[in-house]
Amino acid sequence: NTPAAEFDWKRFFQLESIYGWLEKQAQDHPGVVTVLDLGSSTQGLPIKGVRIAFGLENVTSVFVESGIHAREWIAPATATYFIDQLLHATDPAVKSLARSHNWFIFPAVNPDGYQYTFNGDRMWRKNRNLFGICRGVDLNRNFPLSWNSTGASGNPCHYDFSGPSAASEVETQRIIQFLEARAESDRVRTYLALHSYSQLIMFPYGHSAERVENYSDLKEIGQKASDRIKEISGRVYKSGSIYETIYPSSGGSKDWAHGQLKIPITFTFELRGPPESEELFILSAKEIEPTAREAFAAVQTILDEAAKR
Ligand code: ING
Ligand code: ZN
Repeated sequence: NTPAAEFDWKRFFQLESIYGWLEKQAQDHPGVVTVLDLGSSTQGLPIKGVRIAFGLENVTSVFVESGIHAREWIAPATATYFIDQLLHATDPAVKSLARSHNWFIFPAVNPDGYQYTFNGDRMWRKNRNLFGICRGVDLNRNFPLSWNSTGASGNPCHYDFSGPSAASEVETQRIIQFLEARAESDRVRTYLALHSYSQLIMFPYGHSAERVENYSDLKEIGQKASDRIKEISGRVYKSGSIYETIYPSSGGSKDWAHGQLKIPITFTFELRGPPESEELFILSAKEIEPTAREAFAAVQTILDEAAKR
């Protein structure tokens, strides 16, 4: 457990250190940052995040879901970078972006899995729920929209097991309950999910080729966000729907957030991965800062572009 004062973006931190740092932000920014807990995970860990609100009226909210897949360590690191920027950036554009929305940022929505990648299996992806001889539901296959229709497995031993039923997992239920309770009252209009790797900026749907009603807006916004990343770092992020860009898959959180909850602006980022010669998902800690920086610039672009529409 690292003291919050030593937290940075030069290495990867375990759950407790991330949570300690979130608490410190609340202490340092009273009235602006509140620590929230979506509730307990399968194994009883809290699912902590923050609400950042500078107190302006009539603002809409942005929900950031990160770390739904345990081994994608760059996602929680990037989510904490977002929080740090929103609270500490001196750039006027970032300050104004921070104040013009309320933010709900949950860096590690699969805390059991995340911890297990430190003390068990570095390549673990799912939660840690037990099903006979195998463990784990892929939480990004467990959401209740066209659940288990494509790109998901019914076998608990597979990496993309969709669970015994839609929203069977408490982590899924916590996210759903929170958003069902707050999406309207807090005017959540944007849902962002952080994953790795592949350098993609994707929007719904994943379960079918059917185009969402604001497909052309999302396509343009995604393209502008990729263009922005290219300017910042030279990295190329492809943009498109999940179905057409990566692979058909059902039960993803964004399909539900968009299709069921009607949150209009929904994007999944696949962040940087390691060079092809190295082990998948194991990104050098040197890549945290540049990855998080380009992703945050993309978020700025998404929100600026969405505001114009
Ligand atoms: N990729 C995502 C996965 O869950 C994805 C791709 C995103 C599918 C959103 C469906 C919805 O498989 C990784 N790398 O996890
Ligand atoms: Zn993932």
